[in-house]
Amino acid sequence: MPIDATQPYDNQNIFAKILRGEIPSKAVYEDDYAYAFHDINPQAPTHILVIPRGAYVSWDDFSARASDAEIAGFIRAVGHIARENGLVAPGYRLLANAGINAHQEVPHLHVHIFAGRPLGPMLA
Ligand code: DGP
Repeated sequence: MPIDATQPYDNQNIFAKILRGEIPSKAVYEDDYAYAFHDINPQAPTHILVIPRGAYVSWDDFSARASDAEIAGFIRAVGHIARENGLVAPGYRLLANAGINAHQEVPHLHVHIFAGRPLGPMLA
């Protein structure tokens, strides 16, 4: 079910539980600002989810409320993960679904990293 991205943050959402270690995940990277793990239902040979450590529902919530340090740290983490996993030369795609029309399902901001095959033209 897609979520309303204007809802208050729910600290029982599945990615909050993953961040707290209450639900297992396959870690790719972590630092003070970000945690990255493999998607449970991969849509490409490489399908990584990157989430901020802070409690933000969506990209909109994050860009409005997060500190400059959190925003910079999170964006740098995404780039670092792409470089460290050899994704830059073959190429990769970033995607952040926000709200109902984008079919965001988990109400904690996540950026998808897709790679490992030609991904085709971007879907609207
Ligand atoms: P979105 O539609 O952008 O909200 O994508 C949510 C993604 O989260 C979807 O690709 C599947 C993934 N996902 C959902 N639950 C879990 C989980 O418990 N563990 C992991 N690793 N991924 C999950």
